[in-house]
Amino acid sequence: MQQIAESELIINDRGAIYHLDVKPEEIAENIITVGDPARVEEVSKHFDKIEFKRHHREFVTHTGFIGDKRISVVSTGIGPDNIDIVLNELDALVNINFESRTINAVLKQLNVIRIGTSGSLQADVPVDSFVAASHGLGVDNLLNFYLHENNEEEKQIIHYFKTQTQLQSTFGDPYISSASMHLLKHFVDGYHQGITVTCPGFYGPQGRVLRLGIAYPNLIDQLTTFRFGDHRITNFEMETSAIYGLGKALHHHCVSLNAIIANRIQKNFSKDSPALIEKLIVKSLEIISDKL
Ligand code: R1P
Repeated sequence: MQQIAESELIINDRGAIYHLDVKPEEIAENIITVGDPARVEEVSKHFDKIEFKRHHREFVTHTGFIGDKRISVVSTGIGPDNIDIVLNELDALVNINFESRTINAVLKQLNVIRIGTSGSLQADVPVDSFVAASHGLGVDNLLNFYLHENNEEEKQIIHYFKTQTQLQSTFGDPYISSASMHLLKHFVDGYHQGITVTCPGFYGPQGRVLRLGIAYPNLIDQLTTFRFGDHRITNFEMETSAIYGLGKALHHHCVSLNAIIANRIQKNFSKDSPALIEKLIVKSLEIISDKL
């Protein structure tokens, strides 16, 4: 069996993976990802028991229990490049033997649930609502570095997206992956559903103008008006496409839950985003602890 070299799978002195600084036995198979490291505690304060805490760079990990359900919450920091690190390291923790540096014969499937903030691209998806992403559509380029496959519907959506928005020549090839139905089916009541677009930045890549002019001033309009059958783009943020794309390629179950704190069409911002995020955490933890 092929050994993975020390330079490729980096394990530190305590036997933990390089960036997350977590050992295989310290991670659960139900994983909540959050962008903000401070949000990890906002999630784990609802655990009945916390068995493990670690903080390395922007990656904070708490593992604990709600009842007998073991859950880890991990901060990713902002952006798809961090998701590349977090998803690959989470997968390595459960599917690679750190002693032999070989891939396990029996692979585990993680449940990965993102709880994050997002901007709405539809007037009828208002601030203070929630979106469960049916798809992650990336204009961030990460998945173009991996071999990956699409089903027919995904191929069609991305084909029409490129045709309608003409974004392929400007951003590298946009890509798409669906949510895991195994998870998405539980996040229906009280959640809008739609395509979440993932951008490689917060300002220009999301059409915001402060001092710099932007190269694609029609971006928001192109995303808002995109349609494929019943599918439309509801919101954008900076992680979902990378989580869905890598998660699907690695055969994990992923869903992205978005607290809408800004509406870019109505041009307003939540009056109490911490309360909204707390509501999404509580609502999502109920489902995670009851149904998964
Ligand atoms: C930008 O402010 C950050 O907020 C959103 C974006 O995806 C990006 O990470 O998510 P989080 O609230 O989870 O960080």
